[in-house]
Amino acid sequence: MKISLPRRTATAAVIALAGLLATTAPAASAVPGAPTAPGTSARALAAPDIPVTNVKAHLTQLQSIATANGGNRAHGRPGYKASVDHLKAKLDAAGFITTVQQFSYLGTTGYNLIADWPGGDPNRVLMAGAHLDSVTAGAGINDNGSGSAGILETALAVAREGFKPAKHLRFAWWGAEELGLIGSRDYVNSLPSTERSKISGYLNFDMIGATNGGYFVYDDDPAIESALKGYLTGIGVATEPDTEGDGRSDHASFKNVGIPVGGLFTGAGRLKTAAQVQKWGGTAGRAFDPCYHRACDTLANIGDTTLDRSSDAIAHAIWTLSN
Ligand code: DTR
Ligand code: CA
Ligand code: ZN
Ligand code: ZN
Repeated sequence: MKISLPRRTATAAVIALAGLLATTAPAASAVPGAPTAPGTSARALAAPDIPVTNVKAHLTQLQSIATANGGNRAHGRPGYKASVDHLKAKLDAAGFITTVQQFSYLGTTGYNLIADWPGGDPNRVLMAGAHLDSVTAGAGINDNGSGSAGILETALAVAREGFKPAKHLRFAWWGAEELGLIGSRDYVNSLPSTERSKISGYLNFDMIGATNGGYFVYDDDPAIESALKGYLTGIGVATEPDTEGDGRSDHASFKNVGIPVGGLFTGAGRLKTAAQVQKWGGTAGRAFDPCYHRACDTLANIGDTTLDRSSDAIAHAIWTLSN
C-alpha cells in the first residue's frame, strides 16, 4: 500500500493500516541464511551485528542527495523530499508497509515516513524513530543522517533476518524536527487515542555518530534505558544519562502524551570534559560534534566507532524490547 495523503486524511490512513498489521511477516525460510531448523524460533535469536559499512553507505547516499539539492536536506527544500523518497524505496523493497504522512508548517509541506513491519501483536507496538531533516546550513549527516541511517539499517536487518517479534514493529522518520519537533508532534496528534494507547514504547535516535562523541542514554523509561545501556556496558562502553536533551528531540512528542520513551545520543555542541575523555577517548575542551548545525556536518563528520556501537545498540534494543 502506498499512501501520500494530506493532513486531514492521515487518521484514515492510520486506521486503514491497522487492518494490515495483523498480516504475517515474510516467512523466515524465504530469507537466504535464515534459521530453518525445526524448533528454532527466530524470536529466540539475539540481534544481529549491524554492519557499519551498510550504515555508512546510507550516509553516502544522503550526502549525495544534499549535494544534488543545494547542499541541505531541510524542511521545505527539495533535499528533504528526495531523502524521504530514497528511504521509502528501500523499505518498500524490503517488505515494509510504508506511509508518507503529509503535514503543513508555516505554509510549507512536510513529510513523515512511517514503515510498519507486518506481523506482531497489533495491540503492542514498539516504535523507533529519527528525524530526517537537516538544518539549512548543511547536509546534516551526523544531525540526523546518523540516526536515520541507523534505524534504516536496523529495519533492513529485521527484514533480512525474517524477524518475527512478539510486538508489532514500526519505524519512523520525522520531518521538521529542526523547526520544533513538528513532524513527530503532528504524527502523535493525528493518531486516534486507541492507536496511541497501543504504542508500548518509542525509541529516539538523534545524532548517534559524533566524531568526538560520548554515549548518552536517555534517562526515561527504565526498560528502554536498560536495553540500550545493557548493550553498551556489555561491550565495555561506559554510558552517562543524557542531560543535553530532555525535550529537545522527537521523543518529547511521545512523552508528552504519556508514551514510554528512551534513546541514545552521542553529543552535540557541548564540550567534552577531561573526565569524559578518560571514559571514551577523544579531545577535552572540544565539542562532541564540532560541526553541529554547520556546513561541515558532511560525511567527514562521522565517527565510525560511535556510529557502529550506536547502530548495534539500536538493533539490540529493538530485538530485546519487542519480545
Ligand atoms: N535535537 C537535536 C539536538 C540535541 C540536543 N540535545 C539532544 C539530546 C538528545 C538528542 C538530540 C539532542 C537537534 O536536532 O539539533
Ligand atoms: Ca556493527
Ligand atoms: Zn537532531
Ligand atoms: Zn539539529
